[in-house]
Amino acid sequence: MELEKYKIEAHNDDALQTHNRRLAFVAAEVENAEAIIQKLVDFQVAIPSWALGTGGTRFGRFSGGGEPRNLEEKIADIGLLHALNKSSGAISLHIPWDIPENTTNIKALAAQYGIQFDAMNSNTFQDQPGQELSYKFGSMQHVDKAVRQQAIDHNIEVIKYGQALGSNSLTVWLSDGSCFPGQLNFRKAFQNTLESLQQVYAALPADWKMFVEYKAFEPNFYSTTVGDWGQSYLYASKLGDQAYTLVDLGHHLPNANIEQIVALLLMEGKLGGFHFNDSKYGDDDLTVGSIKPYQLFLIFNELVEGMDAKGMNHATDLGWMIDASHNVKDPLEDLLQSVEAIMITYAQALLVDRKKLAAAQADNDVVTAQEVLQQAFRTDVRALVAEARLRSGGALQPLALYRSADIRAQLIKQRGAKTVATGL
Ligand code: AOS
Ligand code: ZN
Ligand code: ZN
Ligand code: ZN
Repeated sequence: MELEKYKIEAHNDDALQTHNRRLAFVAAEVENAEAIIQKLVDFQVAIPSWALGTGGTRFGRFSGGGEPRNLEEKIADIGLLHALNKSSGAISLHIPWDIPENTTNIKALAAQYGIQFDAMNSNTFQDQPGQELSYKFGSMQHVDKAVRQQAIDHNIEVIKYGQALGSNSLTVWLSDGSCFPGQLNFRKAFQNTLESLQQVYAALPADWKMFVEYKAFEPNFYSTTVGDWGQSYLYASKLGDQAYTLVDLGHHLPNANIEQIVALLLMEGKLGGFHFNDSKYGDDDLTVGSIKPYQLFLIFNELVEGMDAKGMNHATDLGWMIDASHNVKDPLEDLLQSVEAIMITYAQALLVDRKKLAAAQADNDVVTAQEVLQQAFRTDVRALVAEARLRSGGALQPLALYRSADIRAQLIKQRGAKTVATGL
């Protein structure tokens, strides 16, 4: 379904007076309001195709209805999000969950919604129907060369789909590892994985990037062969200039200092992309900013500082994506909340008084340093984010409009109450 333009305009007319009052207040409070709004206009966050269904756990799925039944409907869902917030202009596909039957048609459809193709994701963590060899004991690390070759071939096939669609990056997340001590020879598993990744890397087009995602545990519970940023960094360094580390916020052991990891990877020119989510205990999958918003702010603070130091373009030089999927919310509402949290936090990081912070650091003035950060974090920037949306033709309050326009009810009417989107 499409969200008609007049509905957005009517919604904005109703909300405009309140918005203008809030905007005037924050614009008077902060120095660089105009510059921040422009940066927010430019910033886009990719939506993963597998977040559009109610998913999240391997124990059970409880579909809310109206879920996209195919790739076309997934693109339509992201088109809706993008019409509402103008910051979700990209989709990240997962092969084989999203095999495009006709890449030309899919590309044209996405273009109609103003949506680009972000990183392509391969899948060697599930066995697919008709697949010759099993990934039960790993894919790229496998002791059997034939299994490794199958995983390599699959990744190269994913690159080909991506090329046809106009993507320019491949994310490799491997669930490879072991569940019990003694199961694996760590060195051999690393070497096999490296050699497999090298084969894929060799097939990478010259203008593509390869992201090596790491994860501390799950589905393997004793060791993971790309288990932390050190291991990912080793692979990425050995592979070459087109390979980067991808940080998924939910893939660390509890209390890891993710902002420091991000700062150092950026410094080394090896930070490639992000999977945003939030978590309380283990893996990802909760709405961005729902549990640890201050941690997210500290991460964005390092991103802005580090990217500026290198003269990088915030909007284009890293891959920004949401990777979350759980059981209880309407996925589209959840994604609107996640994108909003990302935009708010990005705006707050842009507020940080860098000169004052550097002076405080040089003086060992710990109190002032903390004050500078928290001054930014405690500023209500929501009107700046809303203004960026307004200027781009989006809705002042996307979530409110999504509800008042009864979008889920219409999707259920159109697609049925029992649809289940492919994904986890
Ligand atoms: C898995 O935990 C990772 O976050 C990957 O990014 C994965 O490809 C994605 O979540 C879909 O399962
Ligand atoms: Zn991820
Ligand atoms: Zn994950
Ligand atoms: Zn996950």
